[in-house]
Amino acid sequence: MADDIDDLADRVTTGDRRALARAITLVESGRDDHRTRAAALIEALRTRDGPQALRIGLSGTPGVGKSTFIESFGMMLIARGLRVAVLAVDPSSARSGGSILGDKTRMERLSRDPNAFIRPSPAQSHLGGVARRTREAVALCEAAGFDVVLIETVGVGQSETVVAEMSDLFVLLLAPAGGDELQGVKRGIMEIADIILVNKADGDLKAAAERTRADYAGALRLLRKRPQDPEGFPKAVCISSIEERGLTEAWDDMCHLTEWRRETGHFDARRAEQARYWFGEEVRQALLAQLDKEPVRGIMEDYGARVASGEVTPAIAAHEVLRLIRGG
Ligand SMILES: Nc1nc2c(ncn2[C@@H]2O[C@H](COP(=O)(O)OP(=O)(O)OP(=O)(O)O)[C@@H](O)[C@H]2O)c(=O)[nH]1
Ligand SMILES: [Mg+2]
Repeated sequence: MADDIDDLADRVTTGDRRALARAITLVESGRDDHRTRAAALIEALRTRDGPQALRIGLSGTPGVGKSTFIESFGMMLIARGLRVAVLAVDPSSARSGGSILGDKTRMERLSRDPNAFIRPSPAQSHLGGVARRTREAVALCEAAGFDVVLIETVGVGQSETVVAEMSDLFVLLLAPAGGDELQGVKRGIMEIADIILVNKADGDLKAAAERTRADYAGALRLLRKRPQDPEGFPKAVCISSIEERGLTEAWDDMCHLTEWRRETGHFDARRAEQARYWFGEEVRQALLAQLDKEPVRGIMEDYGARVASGEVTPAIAAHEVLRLIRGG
């Protein structure tokens, strides 16, 4: 088994895409023996101390142009000699089998380019499960020598926070708004955004895009100054994914921000903090998983019935169950 994992690790580090796909399938598996092998693989790759990718989280509500942006932005990066991996966190993909896969039509050039690797969201019912596996997939893409890893999520709730926890930079994609109201973007999302890109700044939408950009630039200025930002960040800029405008400027902004954070230690500090977060998540997930497994599930059932019949109070029952779990 160890040889087999070493061999897979070797092939991943040479950038073998089939090996990378196999490795990601392994980390996505819920089987206990696969989990053990996946952990060994991640550890083997970690200790090889490979190259560091720039991990970019990207979020935006359905239809703002995420796929179109990834296609244009990804091709622009490839034209600059970079290799680009695209992953997704989509907790709703349990049934559909991954939304970005069905979207390859909007990423036609990128999905055929040998310097790109596109992987749909793992099919899992819990955001926690999707997140953990995607985070490991990010590490695999990094080990495979990708320069940029884009992690896409649909902006509809908690998934942005989770993506931000695995990204060096968090980019929020918006569409031009009709009125002058902010597009219901929650304060929490504004607070984690490093760069806001107002997409579709072309044709008839150009003026609306500029107004939206100005609104958000204003809103960003009202937020508390963050220590991890140089002068001028977080910022809001206009782009057009279809006309491929503003993309190189957006990339220059990302590079400038990253460089500054590297020089000031914020880049490494953030990754260290993220490692700590994922460690905590890993423990929490494992504890929660115990509840669904025997013997704990049976114990929960028993106590549940006794609580329901009024024989014992919820608090005392919980206390006893926890004591039983700790005992073995
Ligand atoms: N005018 C204009 N339209 C755009 C631009 N980018 C995307 N669109 C259009 O917006 C629509 C949605 O684009 P997608 O890239 O599929 O959006 P998405 O965010 O990936 O959508 P979901 O996958 O459903 O979440 C499509 O009709 C695109 O052609 C742009 O820069 N300008
Ligand atoms: Mg899409």
